[in-house]
Amino acid sequence: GNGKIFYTSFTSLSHMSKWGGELVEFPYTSNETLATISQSLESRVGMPETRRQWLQYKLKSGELTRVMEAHDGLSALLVERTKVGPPGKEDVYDGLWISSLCDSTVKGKPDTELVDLTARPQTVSQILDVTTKPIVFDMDTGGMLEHFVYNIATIEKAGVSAVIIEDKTGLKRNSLFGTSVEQHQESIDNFCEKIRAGKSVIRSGNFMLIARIESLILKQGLEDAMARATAYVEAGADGIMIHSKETSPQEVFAFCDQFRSVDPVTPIVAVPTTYCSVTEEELLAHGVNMVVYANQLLRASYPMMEKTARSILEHHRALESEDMCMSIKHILSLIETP
Ligand code: SPV
Ligand code: MG
Repeated sequence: GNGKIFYTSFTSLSHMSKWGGELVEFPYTSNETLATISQSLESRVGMPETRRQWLQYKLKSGELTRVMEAHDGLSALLVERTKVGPPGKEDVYDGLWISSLCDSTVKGKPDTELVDLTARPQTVSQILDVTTKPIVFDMDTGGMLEHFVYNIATIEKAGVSAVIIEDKTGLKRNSLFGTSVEQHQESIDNFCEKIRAGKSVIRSGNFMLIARIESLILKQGLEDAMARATAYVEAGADGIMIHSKETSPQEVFAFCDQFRSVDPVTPIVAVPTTYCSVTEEELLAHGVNMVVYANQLLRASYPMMEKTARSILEHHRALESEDMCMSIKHILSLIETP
């Protein structure tokens, strides 16, 4: 405040009194107040509630919410920090996707809910610890209804911003297997019951439960997807994820157009893994609110590891692999000391 500045301008109070001066403490100025507010906001960046509010705000903004997969602390740091474009107008990721596929694969396990909801909060905690952005958690089927109500409370307390549960039942297989393996869709009634049970135990008003529809994956058609979407929203879902493993985005566009004609507001989430030629602008034009890049960082890192492992075996030394590796200087500089 001004009082402080005044005081520190003088070497001592006795000098001041020689000149007949006295110490005057001015009331704190509005700048001081603003600084305090800004400090307190900064200290809350990255707190679960701030992430949740930010996700809600972004989803209502009319812009596309861009969510990128992260499977550990370092990949999450990369998502958090990557910026492209001129200063002040950079494109950034708005949130992090904790994929069941990546969370399982990175542990060397199949994506069948084997890496379960007692193990996965450890990944959440690693990622939460080093980031500030909203976290969207792939909760698979959520498990049996009787377990789901416990699991969702655990995940909410772990600091996640939104969860997505998929309408499958029995042994869950990854959606990208499609109909090449045996997998079953849950009945509409049972899944609605799960949504209602989940919503009833959520404590934070901003924590979102998004319902994921597997009708297109399981070749059940657009009509089934639409019936499910309206039922799931009616049951309380805060958003709808529509998944597809076609290489063209047409069936996703058809669903979005039809859903938007009956529901202009409920957020739609799309996962363009197989139909990766689609642009963000096209998704937005069909009413999609959130795009999830579900596995690209994990898939990007392994080809180089494979090459490096082969190169060292072939050459009986590491020299030839050096160009494929990040420099030690760079890797050390990635982690900031607090
Ligand atoms: C995941 O990333 O684990 C997903 C999306 O659920 S998919 O792998 O396409 O099923
Ligand atoms: Mg998954």
